Amino acid sequence: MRFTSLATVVAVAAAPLVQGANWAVSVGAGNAFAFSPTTITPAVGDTVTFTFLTRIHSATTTTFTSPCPPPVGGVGPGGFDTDFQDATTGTTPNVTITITDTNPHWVSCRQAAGAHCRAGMTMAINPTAAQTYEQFLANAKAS
Ligand SMILES: *[C@@H]1O[C@H](CO)[C@@H](O)[C@H](O)[C@H]1NC(C)=O
Ligand SMILES: [Cu+2]
Repeated sequence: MRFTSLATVVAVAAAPLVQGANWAVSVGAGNAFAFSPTTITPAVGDTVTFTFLTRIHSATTTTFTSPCPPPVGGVGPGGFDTDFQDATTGTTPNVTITITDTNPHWVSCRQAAGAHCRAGMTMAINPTAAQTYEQFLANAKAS
Protein backbone atom coordinates (compact mmCIF):
# COMPACT_ATOMS: atom_id res chain seq x y z
CA MET A 1 0.00 0.00 0.00
CA ARG A 2 2.75 2.37 0.95
CA PHE A 3 4.64 1.52 -2.26
CA THR A 4 1.56 2.19 -4.38
CA SER A 5 1.16 5.67 -2.91
CA LEU A 6 4.76 6.57 -3.56
CA ALA A 7 4.54 5.35 -7.17
CA THR A 8 1.46 7.51 -7.70
CA VAL A 9 3.22 10.60 -6.38
CA VAL A 10 6.22 10.00 -8.64
CA ALA A 11 3.99 9.53 -11.71
CA VAL A 12 2.10 12.76 -11.06
CA ALA A 13 5.29 14.74 -10.45
CA ALA A 14 6.78 13.50 -13.72
CA ALA A 15 3.77 14.48 -15.83
CA PRO A 16 4.01 17.89 -17.55
CA LEU A 17 1.61 20.46 -16.11
CA VAL A 18 0.58 21.74 -19.55
CA GLN A 19 0.80 19.77 -22.76
CA GLY A 20 1.45 22.19 -25.63
CA ALA A 21 0.81 21.54 -29.29
CA ASN A 22 3.61 20.53 -31.64
CA TRP A 23 4.15 22.42 -34.90
CA ALA A 24 5.80 20.35 -37.63
CA VAL A 25 8.10 22.23 -40.01
CA SER A 26 9.82 20.54 -42.93
CA VAL A 27 13.22 21.79 -44.00
CA GLY A 28 14.45 21.38 -47.56
CA ALA A 29 11.49 19.41 -48.92
CA GLY A 30 11.89 18.57 -52.59
CA ASN A 31 15.53 19.70 -52.41
CA ALA A 32 14.32 23.32 -52.19
CA PHE A 33 15.88 26.04 -50.06
CA ALA A 34 12.70 26.33 -48.05
CA PHE A 35 10.91 25.82 -44.77
CA SER A 36 7.29 24.68 -44.87
CA PRO A 37 5.11 26.21 -43.63
CA THR A 38 6.72 29.66 -43.75
CA THR A 39 4.62 31.04 -40.88
CA ILE A 40 3.52 29.40 -37.66
CA THR A 41 1.73 30.87 -34.63
CA PRO A 42 2.63 28.76 -31.59
CA ALA A 43 1.70 29.58 -27.98
CA VAL A 44 4.05 29.51 -24.99
CA GLY A 45 4.74 25.87 -24.11
CA ASP A 46 4.16 24.61 -27.65
CA THR A 47 6.96 22.83 -29.45
CA VAL A 48 8.26 23.08 -33.00
CA THR A 49 9.79 20.04 -34.66
CA PHE A 50 12.05 20.74 -37.62
CA THR A 51 12.46 17.73 -39.90
CA PHE A 52 15.48 18.06 -42.17
CA LEU A 53 14.68 16.29 -45.44
CA THR A 54 17.52 17.11 -47.85
CA ARG A 55 21.04 18.60 -48.00
CA ILE A 56 22.58 20.14 -44.85
CA HIS A 57 20.65 23.02 -43.32
CA SER A 58 19.98 24.76 -40.02
CA ALA A 59 17.01 26.55 -38.49
CA THR A 60 18.44 29.54 -36.71
CA THR A 61 16.84 32.68 -35.31
CA THR A 62 18.00 35.95 -36.82
CA THR A 63 17.00 39.61 -37.00
CA PHE A 64 14.07 41.02 -38.95
CA THR A 65 16.06 43.76 -40.65
CA SER A 66 19.35 42.00 -41.41
CA PRO A 67 18.55 38.30 -41.72
CA CYS A 68 21.48 36.79 -43.61
CA PRO A 69 23.43 35.00 -42.36
CA PRO A 70 21.95 34.25 -38.95
CA PRO A 71 24.59 34.19 -36.18
CA VAL A 72 25.84 30.96 -34.61
CA GLY A 73 23.55 30.22 -31.65
CA GLY A 74 20.76 32.36 -33.04
CA VAL A 75 19.31 35.70 -32.01
CA GLY A 76 17.52 35.73 -28.65
CA PRO A 77 15.99 35.98 -26.13
CA GLY A 78 13.71 33.11 -26.94
CA GLY A 79 15.90 32.23 -29.92
CA PHE A 80 17.47 28.96 -30.99
CA ASP A 81 19.88 27.32 -33.40
CA THR A 82 19.43 23.70 -34.47
CA ASP A 83 23.01 23.73 -35.79
CA PHE A 84 23.70 22.02 -39.11
CA GLN A 85 21.62 18.90 -39.67
CA ASP A 86 22.79 16.45 -42.31
CA ALA A 87 20.07 14.79 -44.37
CA THR A 88 22.47 13.48 -47.02
CA THR A 89 23.18 10.09 -45.44
CA GLY A 90 19.74 8.47 -45.54
CA THR A 91 18.34 9.83 -42.27
CA THR A 92 16.08 12.84 -41.81
CA PRO A 93 17.09 14.43 -38.50
CA ASN A 94 14.48 16.01 -36.23
CA VAL A 95 15.16 18.87 -33.84
CA THR A 96 12.43 19.99 -31.44
CA ILE A 97 12.50 23.34 -29.70
CA THR A 98 10.11 24.71 -27.07
CA ILE A 99 8.43 28.09 -27.46
CA THR A 100 9.03 30.30 -24.41
CA ASP A 101 7.34 33.55 -25.50
CA THR A 102 4.97 34.88 -28.16
CA ASN A 103 7.30 37.56 -29.52
CA PRO A 104 8.08 37.38 -33.24
CA HIS A 105 11.03 35.13 -34.07
CA TRP A 106 12.65 35.20 -37.50
CA VAL A 107 14.21 31.96 -38.71
CA SER A 108 16.60 31.26 -41.54
CA CYS A 109 19.32 28.81 -42.55
CA ARG A 110 22.90 29.69 -41.72
CA GLN A 111 24.45 27.42 -44.33
CA ALA A 112 26.87 28.74 -46.98
CA ALA A 113 27.60 32.06 -45.28
CA GLY A 114 24.00 33.15 -45.72
CA ALA A 115 23.52 32.02 -49.31
CA HIS A 116 20.56 29.77 -48.44
CA CYS A 117 19.02 32.62 -46.43
CA ARG A 118 19.43 35.06 -49.32
CA ALA A 119 17.84 32.46 -51.61
CA GLY A 120 14.73 32.83 -49.47
CA MET A 121 15.20 30.01 -46.96
CA THR A 122 13.24 31.72 -44.19
CA MET A 123 10.22 31.39 -41.93
CA ALA A 124 8.43 33.42 -39.28
CA ILE A 125 7.23 32.48 -35.82
CA ASN A 126 4.43 34.78 -34.64
CA PRO A 127 4.92 37.64 -37.13
CA THR A 128 2.87 40.81 -36.59
CA ALA A 129 0.93 43.26 -38.75
CA ALA A 130 3.87 45.66 -38.49
CA GLN A 131 6.51 42.99 -39.12
CA THR A 132 5.25 40.52 -41.70
CA TYR A 133 6.78 37.36 -43.10
CA GLU A 134 6.67 38.92 -46.59
CA GLN A 135 8.81 41.87 -45.48
CA PHE A 136 11.22 39.56 -43.63
CA LEU A 137 11.61 37.50 -46.81
CA ALA A 138 12.24 40.66 -48.82
CA ASN A 139 14.85 41.75 -46.26
CA ALA A 140 16.55 38.36 -46.51
CA LYS A 141 16.75 38.44 -50.30
CA ALA A 142 18.23 41.94 -50.10
CA SER A 143 20.77 41.18 -47.35
C1 LIG B 1 12.05 12.41 -37.95
O1 LIG B 1 10.65 12.46 -37.95
C2 LIG B 1 10.07 11.86 -39.11
C3 LIG B 1 8.59 12.15 -39.06
O2 LIG B 1 8.05 11.73 -37.84
C4 LIG B 1 10.42 10.38 -39.14
O3 LIG B 1 9.89 9.79 -40.30
C5 LIG B 1 11.93 10.22 -39.13
O4 LIG B 1 12.27 8.86 -39.04
C6 LIG B 1 12.55 10.96 -37.97
N1 LIG B 1 13.99 10.93 -38.08
C7 LIG B 1 14.76 10.31 -37.20
C8 LIG B 1 16.23 10.39 -37.46
O5 LIG B 1 14.33 9.71 -36.23
CU1 LIG C 1 20.21 25.75 -45.78
